[in-house]
Amino acid sequence: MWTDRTPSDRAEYAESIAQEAAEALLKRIDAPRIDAAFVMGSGWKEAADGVGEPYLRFPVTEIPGFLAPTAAGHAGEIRAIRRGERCAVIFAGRTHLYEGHGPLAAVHGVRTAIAAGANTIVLTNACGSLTADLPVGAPALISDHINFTAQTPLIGARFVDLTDVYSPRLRAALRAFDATIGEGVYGGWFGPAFETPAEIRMMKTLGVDLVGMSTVLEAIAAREGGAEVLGLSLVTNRAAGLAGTKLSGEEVLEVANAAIPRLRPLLTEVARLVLA
Ligand code: 8IG
Repeated sequence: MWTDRTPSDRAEYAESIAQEAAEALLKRIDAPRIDAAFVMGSGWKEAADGVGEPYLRFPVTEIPGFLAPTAAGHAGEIRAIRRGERCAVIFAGRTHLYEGHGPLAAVHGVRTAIAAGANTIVLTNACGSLTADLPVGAPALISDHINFTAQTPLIGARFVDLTDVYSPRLRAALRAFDATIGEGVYGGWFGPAFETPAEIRMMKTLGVDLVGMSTVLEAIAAREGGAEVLGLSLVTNRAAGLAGTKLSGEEVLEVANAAIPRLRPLLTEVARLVLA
């Protein structure tokens, strides 16, 4: 669906299917527009009720262009939230680059949300940490990123400025809400294999604090679309070679579950800020 086209046809396809998806989404949630979208990665989905009680939930596959997710802990569900006059959608689950459908499929949710009117995109993820300052179980603000995927959702001469990808305004507001919240540079890795210890040493040298397999392409697409971006990570493991133990999926889910009470009020504050 996403990769069998020439580059300019792909770009045109992405734009038209996001438009189509936005129309279908607004019709499905019975709203004239949305104000924000939340993309919930591993760990955050369970805390998503902090954003608000959904008045509607349905499978992402009901909307054009969305793929049924494959990663564990990703439900592939869209939830609609109202807060006063404002409306938001939550994507519980995302399409990752490592699923093989290409960068455009990975950002389809973001483009759909923006086509539906969203001017804020909240991107959440679970990640590994390269620094003791950001310990396992801690939420962190993404301050900036390095895109290690060698991919981009942009096709053609779209010279998007990425100076302040992750909104300084929203980061400052969240630091004011919770002075203990950490902040770091996120390295976006293609995956699906975790890094080698040598790759983690390389990243450390380059200034990476957090590492994961999502977020960077979505952030780029959101900035291209003119939306304000907030990036939130949950540290679920120390990066390869730093802990002396191997990385396990189970450990990730355990840490994520334990963190729910910490993530929920954070999301409530984000909702208050972006749906005011
Ligand atoms: I959870 O240590 C989670 N996702 N690339 N490295 C990468 N992705 C991750 C990691 C990690 N932990």
